[in-house]
Amino acid sequence: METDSILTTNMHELFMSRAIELAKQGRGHVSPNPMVGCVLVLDGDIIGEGYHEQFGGPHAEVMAMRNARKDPVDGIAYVNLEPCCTTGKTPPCTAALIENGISEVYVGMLDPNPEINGKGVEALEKAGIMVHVGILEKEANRLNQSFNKWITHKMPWVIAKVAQSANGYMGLDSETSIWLTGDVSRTHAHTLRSEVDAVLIGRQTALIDDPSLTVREVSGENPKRVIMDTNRTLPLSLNIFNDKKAETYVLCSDKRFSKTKTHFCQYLPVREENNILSPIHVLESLAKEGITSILIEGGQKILESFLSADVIDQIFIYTAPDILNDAHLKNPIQLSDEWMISEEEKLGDDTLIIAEKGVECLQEL
Ligand code: AOF
Ligand code: ZN
Repeated sequence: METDSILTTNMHELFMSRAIELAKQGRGHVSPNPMVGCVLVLDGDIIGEGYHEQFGGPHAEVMAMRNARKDPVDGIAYVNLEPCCTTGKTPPCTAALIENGISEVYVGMLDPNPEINGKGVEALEKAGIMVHVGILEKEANRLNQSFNKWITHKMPWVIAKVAQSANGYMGLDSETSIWLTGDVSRTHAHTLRSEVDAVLIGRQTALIDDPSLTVREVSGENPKRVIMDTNRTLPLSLNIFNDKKAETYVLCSDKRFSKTKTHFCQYLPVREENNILSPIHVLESLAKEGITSILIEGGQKILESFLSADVIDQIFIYTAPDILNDAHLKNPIQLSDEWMISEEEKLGDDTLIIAEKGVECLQEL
């Protein structure tokens, strides 16, 4: 009997993990919507699979039913997020599941969207469908951590990334561009870029490195680019203004500028406080633009201001094996007690440490 229930649990987790894998195929195309996948099972066999492919397009449940090779009546649906019960850009999935005669629904996590939260389950149960919530809940939460934060706090999930020498320096000084880490780290950092909605840098990094901030080492979508340039003094000859590789925002002072759009970037005014752009207001403004996750790639001043505003959720520190002599640009990130190291891995000769805060806010959901 006990073995039986272990087998059944594993089977439900297996189908749910397939739904999560399907959901991931929407990465880069669905934000600010969540990534959602759905598996339809009849008599123990998968008869249909689908995922939310495009923002504004059909939801995962509808896609799975469209793709089903058999009538799903009396079937079981596995979906990593609670089915929606509202009409947004698309009709409610609860209605589609009910109309198609689905008898049971396994849900990864409740939809943190306050308009849906719990009401989707209620609608299904009211129609006589048996609903089980919390299958692979941790994984489901992790998958949509950016959406979860954005929809509940109206702020993006914030990742700070830094590359440092073995003795903790980001470079020699703020005027010199220097590459510290190896190829494996670079590829890893490009994957990280492909997983966020936007990458943010400061004026000095834009000037000194003239980066493109695109995804080149791996396949994936280019994130939006956000450049902090309080007084709008950056030269328009920079790569980001010319390559047309990604949408670009320039954040500038609301004391002097208004919101405008050109063919090469959008100017977004944000609150200037003590001669810097307020990190909280920067993030609130970007959240309003539908940015659910952002990777802060530096430099030192930007990292310092976001750190002291206490708005960073996750930190990626890439450490090279070599000592940098006569360096002045210290990495401002210190992993104090409030940070939990969630991962430590070797990337070629470099080491990556991932640290996290705000785990409690995920568990609350
Ligand atoms: C689901 N299945 O595949 C997704 C859901 O404007 P709409 O119609 O696309 O609805 C967007 C909201 O629906 C989004 O904020 C989130 O709460 C939910 N996403 N729900 O049942 C899906 N992507
Ligand atoms: Zn839906």
